[in-house]
Amino acid sequence: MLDVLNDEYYMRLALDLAAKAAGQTEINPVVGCVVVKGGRIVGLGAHLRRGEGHAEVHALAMAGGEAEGSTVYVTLEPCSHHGKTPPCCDRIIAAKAARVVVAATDPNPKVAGRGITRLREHGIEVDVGLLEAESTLMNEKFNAFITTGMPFVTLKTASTLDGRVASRTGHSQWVTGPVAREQVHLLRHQHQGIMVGIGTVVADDPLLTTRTAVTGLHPARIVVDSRLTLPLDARVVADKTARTIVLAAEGCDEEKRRLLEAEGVEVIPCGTGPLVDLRIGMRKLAERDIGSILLEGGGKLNGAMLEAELIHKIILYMAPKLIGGDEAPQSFRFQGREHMSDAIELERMSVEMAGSDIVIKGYPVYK
Ligand code: AOF
Ligand code: ZN
Repeated sequence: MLDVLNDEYYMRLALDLAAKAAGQTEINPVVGCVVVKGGRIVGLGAHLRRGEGHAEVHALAMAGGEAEGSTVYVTLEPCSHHGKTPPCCDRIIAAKAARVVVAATDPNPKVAGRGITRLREHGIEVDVGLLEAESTLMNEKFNAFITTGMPFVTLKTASTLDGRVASRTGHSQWVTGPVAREQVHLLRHQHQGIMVGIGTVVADDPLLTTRTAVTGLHPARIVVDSRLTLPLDARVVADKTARTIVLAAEGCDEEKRRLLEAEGVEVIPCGTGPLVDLRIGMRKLAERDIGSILLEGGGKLNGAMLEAELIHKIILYMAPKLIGGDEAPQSFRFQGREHMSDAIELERMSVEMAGSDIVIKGYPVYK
């Protein structure tokens, strides 16, 4: 039975451990684990890297013999399958834990409740659902990827209060203040890819790296460039700190493709049309183990991704400024809907501040 005060205390610690590893587990979830025996914490752990130990394995190793008769708090259902590592539920059974408290079940079809069933079959008391919403939110990218096989796409954009991402002359540095810009680096770190359109590369020649990235874990730079016009001297080509992937239309210039590939750029043909088929593009990125993408496109790419229903989450930074100008670009460009009732609506909205900028977050609902 849940002893809410105590159980919540330890589960919050497990969630904190998990949260701090966000951005370093690739397509894997972030998971934290705390082992408690007689009111004393005897083991702590988090899943730190894909291919290495799961949270429970680290925490139980620390607990050693103290794990016998203990309560194990874990933010995600212990796995029951052989992946890159053996099943955690077998490890818990072998350690003779008395009770396991789980925040959320694992939506991985290979697990999906089997871990919990297996623990119960071995006489271990299991409570499920404590702080479930926190755990689920923390793993929203993993949950979407593992159940749909498509990358979780977060669109990030920054505009003025009158909805402009640049002035009418195209000037855009900077729309938002330093706190918001710092947050964007953390956001990049928490995704496996950063995606822009060729227009952005040509206009701004961005580096698309993140200051907060861990060596070897820079998000891939993804450029949507149907006609393969990416200049060979663009910084995303010349700079080798991160992988660069170009989504192009099939039948693109073969000679240019060879030149880019010689520079280490991966070119992925996506569909037979004149423009990149974005859905095929997302699927091909998923096949390459890219499970989450931060879309930082211009209005055209953002609009096309939205119309293709490929965006899962929107984060809009809004600066307390008015820039005006009918030609000043906006965050989304797409064929407008005729009726307000046909608008794409967002749910689960939240609003917070980042310095003097407003941060609006929500999830588009596709009817
Ligand atoms: C847990 N604890 O800490 C994690 C779990 O390839 P592997 O062996 O790393 O397995 C990855 C899968 O295991 C992943 O898709 C998810 O279902 C689960 N992750 N499970 O019990 C953990 N990271
Ligand atoms: Zn596991």
